[in-house]
Amino acid sequence: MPEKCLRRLNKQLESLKADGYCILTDVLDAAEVRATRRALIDAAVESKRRGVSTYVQGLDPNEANVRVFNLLDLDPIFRKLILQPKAIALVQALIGEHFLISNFTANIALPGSESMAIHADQAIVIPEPWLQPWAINIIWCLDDVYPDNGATLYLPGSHQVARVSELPPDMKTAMVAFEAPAGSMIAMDGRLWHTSGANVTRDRERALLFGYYTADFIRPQTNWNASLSAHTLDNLDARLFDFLGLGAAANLRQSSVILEPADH
Ligand SMILES: O=C(O)CCC(=O)C(=O)O
Repeated sequence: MPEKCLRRLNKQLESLKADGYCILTDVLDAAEVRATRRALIDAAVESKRRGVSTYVQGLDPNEANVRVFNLLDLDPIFRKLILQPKAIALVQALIGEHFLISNFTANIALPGSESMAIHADQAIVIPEPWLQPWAINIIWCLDDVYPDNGATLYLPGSHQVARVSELPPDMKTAMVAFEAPAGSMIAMDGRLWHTSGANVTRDRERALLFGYYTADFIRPQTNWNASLSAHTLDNLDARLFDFLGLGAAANLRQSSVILEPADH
């Protein structure tokens, strides 16, 4: 990565560690945003055709949130995006060199969508206390996001909360919106408590992608062997294969701790 890029990334990393998030603008150019958004709309149609509902009762208050799961199986554009170098650099800098891709999904908040339950993504995959960052979400903004179209809301400083009992009682009122233009990447510490905002516009959509990465000793949310089609599995990039935990070493930190067979 060029020196200037690295310096900028180091600054973002400082914010990520201090504030629990950082926002990088202009990571995708306008043509990339358009192509990714088009692929997402097609992916939603294909996902439904495969029998996967885009509405999950209990996750969102109503059907105006369009959820698209298993993005990695639905278009090569998503297999490239999950490996985006700045994203991987921030993931490894925050949670460590050895990570696995846990999930990659989308949430399109259509007008009328409302907030889901407030949660922290690390708290979903590992019990408290949450003493260090072992999970990170890389959020790709495919539309401009702002409070009225349902920008993700976060609780400032909550990445330092180790237990549910430490959460403030007035969480809902203390939440702040992540505002960012289309093409931005928001890196969010898995310990930061957040929720989707309500889209109160008449006709503006808010499409976000969520690339979720966790330390390699945490069970991924997705069983990639079961989710990816044979065609996708057969054609996976070698790095992606490892980052999905599909290699022979699975989550054994690649080959570094695999012992040589003893001499007989
Ligand atoms: O859509 C959003 O703004 C947040 C979604 C989210 O946090 C989730 O799906 O876990």
